[in-house]
Amino acid sequence: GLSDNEWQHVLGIWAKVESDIPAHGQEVMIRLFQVHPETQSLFAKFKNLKTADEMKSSDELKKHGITVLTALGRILKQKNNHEQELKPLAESHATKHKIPVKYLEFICEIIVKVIAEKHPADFGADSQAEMRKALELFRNSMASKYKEFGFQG
Ligand code: HNN
Repeated sequence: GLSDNEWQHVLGIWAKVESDIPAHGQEVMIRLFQVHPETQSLFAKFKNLKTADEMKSSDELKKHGITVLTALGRILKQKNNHEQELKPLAESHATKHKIPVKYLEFICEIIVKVIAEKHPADFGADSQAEMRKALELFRNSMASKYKEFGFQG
């Protein structure tokens, strides 16, 4: 897990994300779909969105970005004890949506990039490393829960 000090930094950065969850969520989803188009094809409801402009004007995509970042924020706020918060999401993403761990890696990397672009003054190399560590903890827990639910990820 992370130290208290590391969590304090991570949650301090997350507060900046929360200052505008819709904008951060939109940017993350659009970037994910553009850099890794295979992730977009998972979603029947987003298949019709072709250009970044179409993505930007989609209320559904905006809503989904909010959903993802809100869920992630709740998990981060549990610090090293996220088991209860994470379990139902691991279950749905393993058994229903079947989201490979690789896709979790994709989105985590994009989240770091988007925060770095939006908050360059507050998110230097050390903060980025701390955020990566927190997201890695999240991913590792998802991966091990996946296995408990019989999904190799
Ligand atoms: O658990 C659920 O199914 C509730 C909806 C939900 C939540 C709270 C989903 C979700 C859905 C269902 C969407 C719907 O019904 O409108 C689907 C198809 N996800 C996906 C698919 C892919 C996906 Mn995710 N999610 N999610 C959440 C919450 C959080 C969440 N999801 C994630 C990734 C990377 C992908 C592949 C593109 C994802 C992450 C990283 C997170 C943050 C914990």
